[in-house]
Amino acid sequence: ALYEGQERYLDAFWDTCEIDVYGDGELNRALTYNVYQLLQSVTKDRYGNIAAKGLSGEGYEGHYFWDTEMYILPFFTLTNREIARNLIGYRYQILENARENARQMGHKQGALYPWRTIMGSECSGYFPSGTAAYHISGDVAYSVVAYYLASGDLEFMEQCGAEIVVETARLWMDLGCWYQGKFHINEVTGPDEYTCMVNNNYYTNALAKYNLIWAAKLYGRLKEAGKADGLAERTGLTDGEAEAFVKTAEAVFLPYDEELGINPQDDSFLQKKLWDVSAIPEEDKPLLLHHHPLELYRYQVCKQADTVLAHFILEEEEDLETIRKSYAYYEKVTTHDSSLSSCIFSIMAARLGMVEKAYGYFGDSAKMDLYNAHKNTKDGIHTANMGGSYMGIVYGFGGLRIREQGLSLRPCLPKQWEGYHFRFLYEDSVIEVRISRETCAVTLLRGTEKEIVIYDRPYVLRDRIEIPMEQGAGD
Ligand code: IFM
Repeated sequence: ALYEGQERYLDAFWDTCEIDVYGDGELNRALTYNVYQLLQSVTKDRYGNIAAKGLSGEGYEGHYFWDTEMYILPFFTLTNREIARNLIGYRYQILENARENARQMGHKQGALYPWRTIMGSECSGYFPSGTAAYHISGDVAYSVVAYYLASGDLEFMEQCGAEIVVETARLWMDLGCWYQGKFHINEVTGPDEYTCMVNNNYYTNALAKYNLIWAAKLYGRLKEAGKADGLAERTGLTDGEAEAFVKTAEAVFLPYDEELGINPQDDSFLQKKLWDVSAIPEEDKPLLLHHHPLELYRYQVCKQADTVLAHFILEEEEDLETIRKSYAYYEKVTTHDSSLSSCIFSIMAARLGMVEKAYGYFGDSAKMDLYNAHKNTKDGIHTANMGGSYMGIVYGFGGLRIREQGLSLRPCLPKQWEGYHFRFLYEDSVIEVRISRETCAVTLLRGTEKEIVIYDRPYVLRDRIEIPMEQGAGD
């Protein structure tokens, strides 16, 4: 009976998250392994989450990080709603701790999620690349909105999602300050752990802006549906406060450098000396094991995707030229010493039409644990990267986006592969995307018809759409 139950459970799991690459068996095996490990490691209730090393090793002491929201939840949001709700539900369970954490850090309002935790309290030992990484609150809010956009589940927003987004929005209101008509966020650490305690980290600011806008939007949508009373009661949110969120969001300062045409990672990033990443000898890698943090902080050198990640998740914020130039700039100063980096560079390379480059970064990401590519799998698997390798196919090569404007695809195919396919949930539907050298086929497996944009052209998906592939430019 247990065997049969397990079989049923796994059949249902694979049914919605089927993903295969054709023409590279090794890579396909690694991808399947990654997806399976995510299921193995993830909580099956709202009292747990998913540790940075899953259940496979002692690295990071079983702690939960932003890895969940930005790298792992996207997989579950697209394939298994129950688990996605559990992961968000966990953040709701510890919302009170996040409020307390904010008070401890001197904030009069809002919720600051702990950088690393199990029970809800902050477990970071080193605050510059721990508690100061305030972006985690924006990450949690972002994942709630991503779940809402993919599922349309307003009820879940009513129960808990909107409250998280409102409380994190309040944090930014308290944290930021007005200077010369702009809203600045100072003394925080962005995703890149080789650059700490800075003013106006682009990623954090862009996310704070999004968080503020969506706090007001979710409140508006709940009000429209006559479901905002619970939220207003629990949080005391008023129309006036929601308006203030929007006004502040419009004024959030986003660093831009006219001369380079890029978004600097923060206010002081470009003033620093450049670290020649191409000249780092093998025995000096990863830098964090050979250099004092203070030395690293004084250089333009990044451990991982930071502004490039912001451009992926909040693409609408900038024009493509700025995104392209920023990618080229940060690629030269990024070591990818964090396992959370290559997958994002792969996704954005695909977005910018650099398919060969995307393929290279993707291989590093997908094979990391099954082939022990970083030589540290003995300490545990890299769950964030596993989610990242899934995103590499779906968001990277597949070019899937689910935004407020709806569903879109922009598929490309590396020359080394014959094709790939994946399935995902969107609102009430299960959709399959099959890519070959010649065609892009999108099939509605279950559910109701959907509007979909492919290569910037609108279609209605009733049963099946098959169109010729367009290859990315720029390679
Ligand atoms: O959360 C990550 C961080 O971004 C880089 N260092 C490891 C952490 C846990 O995976």
